Amino acid sequence: MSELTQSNAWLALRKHYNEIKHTHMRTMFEEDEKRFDKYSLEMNEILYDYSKNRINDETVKLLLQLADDVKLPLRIENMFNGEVINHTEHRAVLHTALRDQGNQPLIVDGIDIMPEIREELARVKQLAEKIRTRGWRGATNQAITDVVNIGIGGSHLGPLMVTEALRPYTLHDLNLHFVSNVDENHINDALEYLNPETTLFIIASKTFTTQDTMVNAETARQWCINKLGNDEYLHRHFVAVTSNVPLAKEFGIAEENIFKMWDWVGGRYSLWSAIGLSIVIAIGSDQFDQLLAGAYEADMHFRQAPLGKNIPVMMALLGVWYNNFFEAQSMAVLPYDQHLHRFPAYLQQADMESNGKNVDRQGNQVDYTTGPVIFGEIGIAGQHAFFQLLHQGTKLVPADILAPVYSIRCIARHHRALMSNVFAQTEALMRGKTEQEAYEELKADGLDEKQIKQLLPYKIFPGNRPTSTLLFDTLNAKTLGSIIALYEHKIFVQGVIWNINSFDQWGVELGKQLAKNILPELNDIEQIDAHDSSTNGLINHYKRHRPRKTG
Ligand code: G6Q
Repeated sequence: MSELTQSNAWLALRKHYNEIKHTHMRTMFEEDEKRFDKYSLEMNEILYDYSKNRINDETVKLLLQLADDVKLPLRIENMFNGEVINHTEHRAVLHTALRDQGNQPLIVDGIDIMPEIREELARVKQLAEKIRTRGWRGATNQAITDVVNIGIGGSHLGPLMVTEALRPYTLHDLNLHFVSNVDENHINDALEYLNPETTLFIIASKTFTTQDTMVNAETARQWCINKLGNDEYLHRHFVAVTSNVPLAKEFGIAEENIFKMWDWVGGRYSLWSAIGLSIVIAIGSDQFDQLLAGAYEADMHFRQAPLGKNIPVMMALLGVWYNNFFEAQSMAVLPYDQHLHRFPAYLQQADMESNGKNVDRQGNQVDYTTGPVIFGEIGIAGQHAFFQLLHQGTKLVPADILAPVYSIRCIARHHRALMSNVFAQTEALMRGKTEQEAYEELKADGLDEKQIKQLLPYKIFPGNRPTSTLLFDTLNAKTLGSIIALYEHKIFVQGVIWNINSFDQWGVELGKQLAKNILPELNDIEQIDAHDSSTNGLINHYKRHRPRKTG
């Protein structure tokens, strides 16, 4: 039995769960008029309402006790201070340093890393502004009109999500493209309409060895050489972001066009680093500073607010409550702002890659469940698709709803319609519809008793489905920075409670290793028998049926 599941707080939570598990949130709201005031928090321009959750004062008290038992405040400080908390990779975890607006030194391995961070950020901004002001010229002295970020996972999802989210703040005559999939269709779809003379490629790869990225980078390079006639001016069309400078140089990228990453920044936490180059190109230095400032504010809130008033802490504790006591297997992320349409995909990586672990920090198999399956979609789109399961399915799916109080374009008719859905959904998921209410509704619709009897069971909604709502003033760089950082910290807190390392990703490494082993087997037409019968069968079928062409 693990220390966690034997801890006093955990045992008390289990007992409390048995007492509360059938209590309906309708009753909780009826019995406590102050529920919203008690269970909502504000941080700058963000309101976090967690009152529509299956909790009462006792739940909150015990969850906070759990956070205290695992010494959460100390663990938070350890992260911010650069302790080697990623113990399986022997690394500090310092994405927070990248947005640190203070003036204190931060020592890692005896060196203050802050000057280097600022220097690299200045280089990134300098390049970005040169491109934005048409000062960067390609092989034929033309200005850059298109930038292609080639990267995958952490070197892709963050920049893509942020540039989509901040679309209204981007330059309209500079097009940004993202290529991640090694499937040639991805890069070909991008290259098809591009002119190499006005295109700049960013090869974004911390390791500079990731197969998908390197294959795409090579294709981009060949495309440029073919179109430009030689490789003389390639340095004007390729820049890199990596911690592997020698490999980037070997690829042919000029040293002054290589932007540095450090091993203490995990891929999925790296959009604040030079990996965010595409973001700076899209929104400009001032807006990028706002993004960093928003994250920094969330960092300060996380570091300073008492646990019970701490948004990421409460988000995390609620997740633990559903995951480990209600045994919820998943969690939905439902942004209602169209520009956040890549946020669920981004969060899926951030959360599942961080907390999808089954071994604790001491190397033991855990005897409790860890990270949930994260899925999501733009809320409105989800309503017309999978919300059915949220309302009437057999599974409990806690959901986070994110929505702006006003939209930058502010067409009131649209925005009111949007928000009416936000409020209606959270209310309906909480309240449900009783048999009596359903009966009265059908009766009012003019159905006779026989028809009502037939239809009634299908018209009942159990409700008691938890949602937490993040209502932010508007989606701008600062708010977005804060939201992302809040979720990063939520993930961290859950990792601390589950006693796992949220900052390694051996499952991702496995994929990289396996593909490397099989790749040589695909070079010829020889049938193979080195694997299990299924893998052999699939590979041999592929070899027999693929068109006989090389390349
Ligand atoms: C993120 C993961 C992973 C990584 C990609 C790309 O935390 O480590 O998603 O970002 O595999 O790796 P490179 O940046 O090294 O190409």
